[in-house]
Amino acid sequence: MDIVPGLAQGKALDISQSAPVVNFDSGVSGAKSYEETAGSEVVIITAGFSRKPGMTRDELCLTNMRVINDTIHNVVSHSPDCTIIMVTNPVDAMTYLAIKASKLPRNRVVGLSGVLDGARLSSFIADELKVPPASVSACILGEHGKNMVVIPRLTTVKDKPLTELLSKETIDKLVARTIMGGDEIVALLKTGSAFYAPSAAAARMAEAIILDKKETLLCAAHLDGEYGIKDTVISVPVKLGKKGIEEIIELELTTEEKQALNKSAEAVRELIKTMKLG
Ligand code: LAC
Repeated sequence: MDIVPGLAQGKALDISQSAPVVNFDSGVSGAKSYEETAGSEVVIITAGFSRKPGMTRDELCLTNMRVINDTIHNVVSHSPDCTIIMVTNPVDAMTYLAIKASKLPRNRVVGLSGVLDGARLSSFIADELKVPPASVSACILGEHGKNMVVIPRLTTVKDKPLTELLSKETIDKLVARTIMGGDEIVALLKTGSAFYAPSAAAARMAEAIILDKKETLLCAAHLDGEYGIKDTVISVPVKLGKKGIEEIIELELTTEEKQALNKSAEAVRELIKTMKLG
């Protein structure tokens, strides 16, 4: 659904009409009010403003906070048992806000970050090594933003660590491009941010939840002592299934990686403070 009249219905019709061509049989419909979304099992929230060229995700925080408070209220009053996938930026802070505003348990609210950042890194690595993108498994933790923590040691190509396949210099270049991956697209599009990779990533997460796949994906999750970090949201590997986040997986990190993760968590915590949630 969308608050712009006709937009969701028009998109839904257009998508439905692609079904005979690409051969899918799911029903697609666009709604104009929250009533029509009642009883949803999974709700993906993309409401809010996106960045303009040169803006950081953090600059959207206070504006999108108002949109998200209102959206969450409407979503939860119609679908009290849903699992929420947050996409709105700055996604870590908005996921934290969504947990507070919805009063849902932390396992029922998950943010889109690592799947997307990992997909960006995987596509750059695949281009560099001339391998299929799906043969790359990226490990990216922390903030969906400039403090993202890429772990090349745990990033693999057909089970081989990236650190054995590319020079440090090349890895650093690909990591830097990944961290600015969203910004690169915003700068090119000029109006709006990326659509296709974020929506593919959100769909992958929704599918893991709806089909109870227990799939481990990198997602923004509320930490309560995991990784020695409390009361903030960052990307970590989580197992997604019917109950939402069914497990937070704690990787063995080196001292340096832990320090980077703590710095990333601190940056998100500082941003959360600006919302004065009390
Ligand atoms: C991006 C937005 C979704 O990274 O944050 O493209």
